[in-house]
Amino acid sequence: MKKKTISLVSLLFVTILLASCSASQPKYDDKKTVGSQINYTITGIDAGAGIMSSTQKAITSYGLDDKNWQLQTSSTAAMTSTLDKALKDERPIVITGWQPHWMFTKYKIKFLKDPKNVYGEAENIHTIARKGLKEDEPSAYEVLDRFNWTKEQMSNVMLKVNNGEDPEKAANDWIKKNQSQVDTWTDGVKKVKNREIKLTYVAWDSEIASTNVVAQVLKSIGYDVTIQAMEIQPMWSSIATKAADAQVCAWLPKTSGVFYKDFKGKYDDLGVNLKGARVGLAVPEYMTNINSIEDLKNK
Ligand code: PBE
Repeated sequence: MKKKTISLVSLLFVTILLASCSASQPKYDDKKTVGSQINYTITGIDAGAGIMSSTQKAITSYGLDDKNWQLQTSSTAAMTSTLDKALKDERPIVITGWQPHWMFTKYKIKFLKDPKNVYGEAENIHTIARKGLKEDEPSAYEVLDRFNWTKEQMSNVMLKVNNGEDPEKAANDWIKKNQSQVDTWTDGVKKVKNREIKLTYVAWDSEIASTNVVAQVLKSIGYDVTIQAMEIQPMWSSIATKAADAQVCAWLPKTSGVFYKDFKGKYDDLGVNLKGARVGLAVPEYMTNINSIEDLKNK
């Protein structure tokens, strides 16, 4: 009995000790190498994301593997929560970042320069439809083909969803406020009845926003729309096998480039729906001496 109490007390003590250690993790110190302060770890997202394979390439291209830099797989939610905590304590962190995303609106973070152009300068997001959609569902095809918006507009919907709003409601609110723009996507398009459309997407914040907006617009011309979240590879294959009709999530030329190539000939590329997206590594602004991916090796 007594023994048990002692071990419980010591367990409690160790727990408190550990908790206080993690609470007092040191702030970013520009006199020490950045790698040594964060265990040579880049905080990433889900394994399938293009940004993850690009980051593996960056680790090799910039020679970061010489220093045993590694990329940690997690999820967008886990990454942004780790970022949030690091920023509160001004601790160092390197993340996989992309824009449009609310992380760049909510937090003071910056992209690292990429002189070797591993991530590419700017990306455009394309709409991809299954073969035959144009003949089978000309109205849906036409709306999908016309759909395009800006980074700011996408960020706007994303931010609302991040603040807890239901994605469908956030999409509808955005449509109401931007009705004249949305009208240009549907003007003159024949309404339909009892027709189904299936959109697939990966549940990244940016794609949740765009897919919900497009789904609501297709509903407004009479379609019965389902949206289904999946991993990136199945999403592309759902279009190639015609199990789904379209997706609006193709970041090109680099981020989704592998899938674009692998499935070539098995889809229609309806062109750009958003211009000037960006992908890369990002750090908090207070890491003032870290401005390029090269600095991760040298500073
Ligand atoms: N992302 C968001 C995706 C595309 C959209 C940058 C996380 C990726 O494949 O990396």
